[in-house]
Amino acid sequence: MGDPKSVDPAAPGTVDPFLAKSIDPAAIEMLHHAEDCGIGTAFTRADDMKPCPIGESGACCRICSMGPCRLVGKGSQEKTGVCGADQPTIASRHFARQVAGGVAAHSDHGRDMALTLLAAANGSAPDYVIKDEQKLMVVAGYLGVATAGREVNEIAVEVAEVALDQFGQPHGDIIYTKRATAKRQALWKKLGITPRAVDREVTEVMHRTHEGVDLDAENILKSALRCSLADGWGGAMLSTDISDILFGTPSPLTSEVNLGVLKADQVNIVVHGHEPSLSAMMVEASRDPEMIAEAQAKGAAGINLAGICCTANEILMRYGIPPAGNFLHQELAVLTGAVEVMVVDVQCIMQALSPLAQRFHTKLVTTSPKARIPGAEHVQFDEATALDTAKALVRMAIDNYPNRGPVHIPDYHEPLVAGFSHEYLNYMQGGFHRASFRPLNDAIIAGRVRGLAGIVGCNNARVTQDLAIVELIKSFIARDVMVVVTGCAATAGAKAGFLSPEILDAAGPGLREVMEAIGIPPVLHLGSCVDNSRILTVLTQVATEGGLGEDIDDLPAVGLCPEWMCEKAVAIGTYFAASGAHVIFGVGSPVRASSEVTRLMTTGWEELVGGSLEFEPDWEKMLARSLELIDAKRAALKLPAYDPSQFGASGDTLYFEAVRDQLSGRGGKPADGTHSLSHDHDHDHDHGHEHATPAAHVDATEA
Ligand code: BF8
Repeated sequence: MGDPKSVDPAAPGTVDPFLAKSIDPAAIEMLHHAEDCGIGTAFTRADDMKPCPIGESGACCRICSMGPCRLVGKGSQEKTGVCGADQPTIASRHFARQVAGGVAAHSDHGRDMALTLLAAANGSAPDYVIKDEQKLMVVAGYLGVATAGREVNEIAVEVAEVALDQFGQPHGDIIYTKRATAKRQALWKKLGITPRAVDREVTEVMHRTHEGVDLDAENILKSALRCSLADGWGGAMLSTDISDILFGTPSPLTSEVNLGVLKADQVNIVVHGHEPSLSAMMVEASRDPEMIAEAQAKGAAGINLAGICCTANEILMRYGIPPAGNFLHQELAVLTGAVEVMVVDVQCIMQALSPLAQRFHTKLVTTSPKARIPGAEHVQFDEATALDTAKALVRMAIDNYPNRGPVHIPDYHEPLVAGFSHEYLNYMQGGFHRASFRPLNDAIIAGRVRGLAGIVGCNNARVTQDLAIVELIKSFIARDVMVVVTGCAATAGAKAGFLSPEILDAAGPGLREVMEAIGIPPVLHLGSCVDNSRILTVLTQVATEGGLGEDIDDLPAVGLCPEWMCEKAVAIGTYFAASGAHVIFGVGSPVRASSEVTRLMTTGWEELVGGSLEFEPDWEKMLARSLELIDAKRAALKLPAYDPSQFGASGDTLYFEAVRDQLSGRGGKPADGTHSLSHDHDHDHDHGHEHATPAAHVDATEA
């Protein structure tokens, strides 16, 4: 799988060109279908539209109208633009603006969540309730909101207002930076990069990178670090917390993933985008018995809701709604001809969906005042009438069901376990009374777990879809590195079977022992891209639990974004680096035109903040570099060198086989235990969105 030179079994002797496009057989099947229909997708448009080599490498300055200035050719490192801006200035300005763009997107999402919480709490959005009061109390504590003797909604109003202040406060620092280790807070203060307010940091980067302001690459990059922290420890972290308050803090549950979750005999609705406020209402509306009866009256067996991109992750983590795929699957979902309505909100929505939907009966519906697409219908979403709007959208899909033409649903759907929050990980390592990260820390110290890897981010049509993500997941767990995933990388891993309960068999001996003892799989789905903040929280707790240094930069941990595509990914990579993590991105470097900026972001940032941001397109080199970084941190902590021969299969194996079989709803396991994409011919299966009970894990710990 994933070998571009593979021979197409359907036509012996010929090479299937689409094998170079994706490792996902569902995608490959749909690319053939698209070709048969004469329709192009991002996969094929990437061949037709080569990236501009000057802009791609950070050598193009478009800041003013004396340019664009292009510093290329012989002696490019010494060239300057018309104003005299040199290569480091140009590359770092461009990079900082990417960070600001990503921070703005994530954090505006976070602001919307705070506004939804405010509306829910003050009664102006009656369809929303506070689902997780315990989390509200914890967040109130972080934000300095008094709770004693107060009504839940009164507390929630103040929490929302303090959260909103974090975006535009004129004075002070972002409160959540206090959740970092004491050492990290002190370092940020010393360097002058503690973020003050989200909007201020974004604005300041835009100002500094305007023509003729900050012309020192090192200083520009410092402002990028500060701006990114306003996302990681500000907008994104608030977004995660407020989503948990409103929709519930995730706990493990099972579901399925890939285009095969669409159902030939049901009304299919796909929600695509990022914010859970509408998609959560769509879950409710699609489960309404009246709506289901209306669908049945039109001849459908029921209503099937599925997701694409991060809104899929939001409703997977909390309701078990199956993701139909990641970023590059959005067009493929429409190409099935089985989607009655695709409802989109903000971010990662391709304009190509609009002309594509018009080739089918699919209605593309925009819902955010911030995001319209020519050719799409617009149904404005308003929190005040949230459920009514969701029902209207479901009804639009039901009414469209009889207009459906031929359907081509690739029959691939893989079981998965998702729903791992920081809170749940804490709980499962000690129960309500002894919640801690001690077992994980001890396992890392002993060497059973070699280290931690966070694999996050997008698909990118310039590289083989999912290949680097899946190969890295597979390689890490085989080498006893525990993996956490978010965003489209999580969906990639899930499609390849790495979030299925059976995958314990693919883990190395030490990791397997620990995962069996704690009762968690070796690959943990932590949620959407804003939920990368959960990884910051986990790393901070691991750092403060004891035995592994004092801060994130002491930990044997790496962050990877193998298929990064958008500015949000750049912001995430930067805030992890600013928080002390070594981060490696795939695809290619947006600053490679400047050797000085490349140096500043690697060895320069390592000296400054303990973390770094590297770019390496080859996944095998990403793996080798990650293991080198992890082992170097182990050595610096004076931990025993990683030695897999020390650990063997634990005595729990038979018991856990039974647990896994129960979770997967299957009687057996695949022969090799690795990414066996299921390919049966039963479209009428139930997705089985059951919560994996904490009790199973508690029992497991005691077994
Ligand atoms: O916010 S991983 S392609 S969907 S940007 Fe977009 Fe990238 Fe997917 Fe989630 Ni994150």
